[in-house]
Amino acid sequence: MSPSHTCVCLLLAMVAVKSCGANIFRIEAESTKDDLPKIDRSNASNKKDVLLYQNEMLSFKFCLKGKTPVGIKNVMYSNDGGADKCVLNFNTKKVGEFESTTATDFGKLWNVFKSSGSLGSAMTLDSGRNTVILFVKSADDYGIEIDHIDVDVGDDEVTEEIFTCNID
Ligand SMILES: [Ca+2]
Ligand SMILES: [Ca+2]
Repeated sequence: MSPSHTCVCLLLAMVAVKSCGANIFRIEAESTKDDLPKIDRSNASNKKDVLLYQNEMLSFKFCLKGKTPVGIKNVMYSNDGGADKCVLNFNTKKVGEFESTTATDFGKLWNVFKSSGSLGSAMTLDSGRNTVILFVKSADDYGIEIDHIDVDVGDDEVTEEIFTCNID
């Protein structure tokens, strides 16, 4: 009478993955308010980056809740031509620097993004407003393109709203 049913139960497990202590915020270079050329690049995050020449800089403000160790986790960039040297600062203090490599594929390398990796060591910054600055110390005539900067904040309670200074 009662047919036997085969019950297939699909369990969809939602696993919340929380990496240990790392609280990384991505700053898209193209979010700059500075009057710098924003370039469309299909392989860039947000499909855009910013072209910088020697002695030009990008600066972004961010906020913290209290004294916090903050580091530069990565700078994503592209280069087609001669090498360029960039210095990263938190406020007035240098955190570290990186250099792009000399390479060319007749312009195609502008769409090939490379990681600087972590720069220097974390710096303890004060609560409230801080600034991260990328300065192009030296460059060839064609410059360097910056896609984004990943900032590692040693405070799990800093949210996107706090980091972007949208909370008083
Ligand atoms: Ca260059
Ligand atoms: Ca970008």
